Amino acid sequence: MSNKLTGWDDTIVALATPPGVGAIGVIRLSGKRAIIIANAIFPSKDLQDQPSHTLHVGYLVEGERIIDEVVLSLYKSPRSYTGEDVIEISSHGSPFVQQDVIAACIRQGARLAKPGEFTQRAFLNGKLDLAQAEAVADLIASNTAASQKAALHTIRGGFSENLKELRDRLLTFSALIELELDFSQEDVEFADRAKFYELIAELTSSTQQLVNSFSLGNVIKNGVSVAIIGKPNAGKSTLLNSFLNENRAIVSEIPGTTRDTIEEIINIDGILFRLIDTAGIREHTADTIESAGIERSMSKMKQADLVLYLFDVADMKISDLRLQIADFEKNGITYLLVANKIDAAGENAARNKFSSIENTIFVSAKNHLHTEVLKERMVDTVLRGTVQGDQTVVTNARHYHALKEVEKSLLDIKNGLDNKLTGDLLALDIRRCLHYLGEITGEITNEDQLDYIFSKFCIGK
Ligand SMILES: Nc1nc2c(ncn2[C@@H]2O[C@H](COP(=O)(O)OP(=O)(O)OP(=O)(O)O)[C@@H](O)[C@H]2O)c(=O)[nH]1
Ligand SMILES: [Mg+2]
Repeated sequence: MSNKLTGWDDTIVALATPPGVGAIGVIRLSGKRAIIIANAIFPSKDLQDQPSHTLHVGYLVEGERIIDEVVLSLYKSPRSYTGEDVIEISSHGSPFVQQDVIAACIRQGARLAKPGEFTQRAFLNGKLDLAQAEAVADLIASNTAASQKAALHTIRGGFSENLKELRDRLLTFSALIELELDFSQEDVEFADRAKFYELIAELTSSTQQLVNSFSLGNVIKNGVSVAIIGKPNAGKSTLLNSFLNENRAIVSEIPGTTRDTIEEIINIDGILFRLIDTAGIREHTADTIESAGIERSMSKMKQADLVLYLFDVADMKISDLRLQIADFEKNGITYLLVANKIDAAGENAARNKFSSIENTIFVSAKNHLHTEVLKERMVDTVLRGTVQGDQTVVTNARHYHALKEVEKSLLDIKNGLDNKLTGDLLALDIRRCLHYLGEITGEITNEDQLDYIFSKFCIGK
């Protein structure tokens, strides 16, 4: 990696804690002159003489003027987050004091850091690869146990380890193929083609696993949209309220109560569900507001990741329910059937009536009966068919697209083998595959792309 990036030699400074009043504020300084700059405003001792990973209490001053009493943490290159000399100044948490400290550092020659610049330096100094660096931003943005876990797995190198293995195995073979090219006059094959087939099949399957994990990754990062759909008065708003444990939506015995859609977020087992309560759907209504609401319900239903089809056990006819199911199936909609108001009809009677319909969940939204079962089924439906446990979950769209390219080039290599392509042509596809693997971890990259990726970070990280 070239270290000739713009501003690379500068020593950078930024507030690392959120702006605003707090108990303390941490100002971070990183670069070749970090210790010199800190020394100029921290007269208690010469930090150059102090060992790395030590804390120092004292006054920050500018000439005769005292700025604050602070704690300085000293990290000497290369044993720091960025790999450079790093000083973290814990000051009192007043925005005025923090700005005063930053201004003093700037007057000593530091410049304000750009968003993500500390992490960018960590990447450029080989402290983290690009996938790990991006996961740092994901960890900061994480808002559920699942997103925290996925980000940490990548930061700790789990994903990079998968990619390195793919790359190393492909490299061995590519070396053999390239060797053949040197001996092309003599018609030898160093690379055993049968073994190569095997390898490509294995690599394809590992790549596909990573590609497939993205649907779960997306769910973890962005949540799942759930549309609650059903006829007027089925109890949709009651169900939403029961999930939220509050009276968010108006409930009444008058059909057509909900006119517009209502969205609320809940966290079940570490997954965010965006619940959408909709206007009840009926065939004919003269009310224009209600029909606009119904139209909106239909479009929410089509956009949703999951549909909860709620019905009143007393009202619903088996034949109508079957038509509804056929409609979902035809449109490729992921749905759960939820039979409501079992308290009124009696649970056994309800179960008997719908015994011919598989996978129905029987609840009473009003009495919170079996709503936990429904929640479990919602989670199961989302996680169905996806990798779990400690495996890598790809959550980043950039990684996903690169992996799709890896998958494509592996297919090209396989087709090349099928068609008995010569080594030089195979080598091209192999290099393309290596290129995309390298893009994910940042072995192959350019300055614009890096700037773009790190500009999404917050300042001070
Ligand atoms: N007995 C019983 N009544 C329920 C249950 N769930 C809802 N209800 C009642 O059914 C009526 C309609 O409930 P809502 O939640 O407003 O129904 P909705 O599906 O949102 O209706 P619209 O917004 O008009 O489409 C209200 O009187 C609720 O109290 C239940 O589990 N048991
Ligand atoms: Mg309603």
